[in-house]
Amino acid sequence: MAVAKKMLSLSEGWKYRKSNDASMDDWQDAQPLPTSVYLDLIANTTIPDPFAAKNEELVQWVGTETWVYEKQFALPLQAHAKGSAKLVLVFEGLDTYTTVKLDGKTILETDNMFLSHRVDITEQVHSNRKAENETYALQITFHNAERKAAEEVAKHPEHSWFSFHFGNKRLAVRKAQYHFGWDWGPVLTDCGPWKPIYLEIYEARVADLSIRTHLDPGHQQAVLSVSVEVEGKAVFARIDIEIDDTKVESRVIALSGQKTTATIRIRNPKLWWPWTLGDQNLYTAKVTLLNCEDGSEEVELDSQQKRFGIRKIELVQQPLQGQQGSSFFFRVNDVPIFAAGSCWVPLDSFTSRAAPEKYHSWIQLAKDTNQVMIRIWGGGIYEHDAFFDACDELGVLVWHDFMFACGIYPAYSSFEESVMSEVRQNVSRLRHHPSIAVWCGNNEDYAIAHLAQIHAGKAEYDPTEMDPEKIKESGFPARLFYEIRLPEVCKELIPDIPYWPGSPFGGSFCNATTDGDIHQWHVWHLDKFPYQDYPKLGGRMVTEFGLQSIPHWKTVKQYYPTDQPFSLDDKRDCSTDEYMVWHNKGHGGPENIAKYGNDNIPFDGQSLRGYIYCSQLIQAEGLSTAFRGWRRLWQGPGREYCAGALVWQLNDCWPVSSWSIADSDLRPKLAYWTVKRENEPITAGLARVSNDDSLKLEAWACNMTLHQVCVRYEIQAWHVKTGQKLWAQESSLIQLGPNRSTELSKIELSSSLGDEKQFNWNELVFSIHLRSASDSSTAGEKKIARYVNFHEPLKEVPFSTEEENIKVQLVEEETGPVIELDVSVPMKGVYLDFEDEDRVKWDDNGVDLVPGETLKLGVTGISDKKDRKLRVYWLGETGWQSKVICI
Ligand code: BMA
Repeated sequence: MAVAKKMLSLSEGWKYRKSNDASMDDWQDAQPLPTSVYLDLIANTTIPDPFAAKNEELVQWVGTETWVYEKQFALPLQAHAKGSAKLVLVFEGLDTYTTVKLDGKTILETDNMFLSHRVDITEQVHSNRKAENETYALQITFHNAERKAAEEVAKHPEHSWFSFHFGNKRLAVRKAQYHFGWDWGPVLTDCGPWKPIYLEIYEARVADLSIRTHLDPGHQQAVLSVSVEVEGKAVFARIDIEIDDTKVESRVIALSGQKTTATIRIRNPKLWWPWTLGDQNLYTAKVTLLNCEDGSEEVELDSQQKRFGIRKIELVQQPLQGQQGSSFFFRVNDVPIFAAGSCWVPLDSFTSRAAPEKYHSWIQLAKDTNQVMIRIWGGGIYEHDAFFDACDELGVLVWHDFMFACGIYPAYSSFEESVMSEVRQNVSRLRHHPSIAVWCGNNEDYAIAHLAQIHAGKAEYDPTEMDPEKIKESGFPARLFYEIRLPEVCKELIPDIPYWPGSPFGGSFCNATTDGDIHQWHVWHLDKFPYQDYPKLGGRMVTEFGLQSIPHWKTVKQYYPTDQPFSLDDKRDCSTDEYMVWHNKGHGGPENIAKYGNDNIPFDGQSLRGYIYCSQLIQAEGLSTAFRGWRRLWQGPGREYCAGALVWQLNDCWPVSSWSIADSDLRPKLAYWTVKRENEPITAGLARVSNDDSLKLEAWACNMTLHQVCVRYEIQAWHVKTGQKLWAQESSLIQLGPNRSTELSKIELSSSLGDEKQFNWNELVFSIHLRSASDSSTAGEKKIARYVNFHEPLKEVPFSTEEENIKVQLVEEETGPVIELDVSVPMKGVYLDFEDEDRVKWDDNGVDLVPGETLKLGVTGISDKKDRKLRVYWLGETGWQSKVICI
């Protein structure tokens, strides 16, 4: 009788050693899989924590060795019996160059971390039958990736290797590129079984289950094409579709050939939406292989299930009114969206240390800051399923780069073959996730080709050449992948999901602002333009832009060596402190932090407390300036001049000063709050347009909801030093159109404020408050958006320095504790930190204030103890200021 598939986990009981330590005594216990050599060495205290102090330097030797993992395992009795059952070893992921042996016989050799492997060992087991209690030895040798990579480069002198980050040899290895170091990550060329290993015993199995969904134009019906690929002998398959534990369809189909497709209609489908637009309805498709030949009993041979969503996703490129080029926006279920979000780097330097909860927390953090799209950057990994599960559940869209970053990759045959297997496997693995909005060829390889041409006379190519052989012979052979092979695979496997050749790409030059997406690095890198220029440096969609800052002090303290004095307030030059510098991998990172700091505020790099606050304030200001300016360019149908902005970067893979908006311990930086505020569904903005002796104030609002919103707004002018209200203007009722920005007014301030000689522009602070309103009465009007505008650069603002200008109180409201802030003069960057507590969550922070309103910041997770130490920071005239309040 047929038997059901069995799985034997091979996660436990591994040992490992350096390959040249021949004595058995040197075997060490490995942790249960998935693991890696660095993680095992840390667990066995053979090496110190590579993230602390400058230990990264001390543990480099690990990456220059060859490592061996071994495990003995016994087979269940049934596996020995000759029959029709197959025995297959499954390696979901081996990092990277390996030789795998079973009882001394080589069964697999690998050279691509992104591939999974299935090895049929039936014959070997049957031809060397063992007694029931005898074991098999599974041994994996992890060859040194650095050396292998160098050999690979040497083998291919015909390719013109070129890269901007961390050497050329990484380009030859299909291994997470950030393992070789990046400008936010350490060099830790890890190796090991980074995904599970197990044995499958089966007569038939579901080799693949894919679900294509097609939504009709009126959203009344969805047609599902459910395809089942089977390996082995099975006669029927039962397909069950469910949502919220309710069966939608159950059907038995006869299997024919290798792949069988069933068409299933769902009336009134529940759609999957990004969280900004609706619910995240998720269906489950389960397929069960049945064998009921010859009147024998029905046996369930194998089953597989996948969770999917019904949604339509398009990338719309069409002419724009009054501007050159074309739009570049995503439309989900026929609704255009402004894609606000950020870019994702792997969440740990050790790729296998990836708990699903950690993924969930990061995606939740993105959602908490009103982000709706995360871009998986091409120098990391095809992410773990947990990443996409979180995005599906929380309604966050994913832009997924293929794994190429910042280099001129080769395309010779063996490389091409490896890449294509990797691409097919990973696209197939992930294709049911409704959160995936686009697959993209690479990160910045077109930009690198451009730079290689200018600086090195390399990477010459004809962008119109589409003959594969000629592309391979050109200076930019990987165009073969980005423009031919990857779109082919995507068309075959995921025809309903957009494909885009690169990030950035589009237009006459890959970073053209009129078409496609751009990376805006004229601020911070390249020309080091002021961040105040962001609004005019937008593109159709900005998929990278950002500024660095230092992590929260508690995170710095964790990596600071314990034998060194750690003080937040002692005087020392933080820009040259060896540990702070070690934990900033950016080229000229500390200098750039100081530059942007000094250009804008009385920057303090001489105390850690000041360094952290100042760098975070500048990053927060920069990012808010960009979002405010670019959302303003989302102006409704035919006028989607900018359709999204993704911050470089959301997260970190270790404790480091980087462009992230929260540090590796998920502690928010000040930018977290500005990203959150600027991407609220309804926001208001003000911009000063000045020439020598006149000042104009432009006001606008963004309404990203799908309804028209009726508002009234008030603009006020304040004197920064005295707190005196100088002028105010209240509007009549205004309708804000749905899903767009609306210009509110342009005010000639010279005339509004009277005698312009009376004030210097830098003394003026403007605020705008939007209130929801209705025609009938002003009663019950609710504040729905606010923004405070200061003169820039902020270092020219004569802030008041009196500590008494701010009143801080803890109040218990029905909804929980709230910190109330009242000021008597306008204040900038008011940031609150409970110094002795670690689980505090704020609903807003790092705020700008004007007199006459009480700002309430919700706070959860504070302990019951009395006299909690709350430190309040703000920006003063001559520097940052702070005071501690016991509350
Ligand atoms: C872009 C990214 C990353 C890099 C970042 C900051 O080039 O694609 O490669 O980390 O800028 O420099």
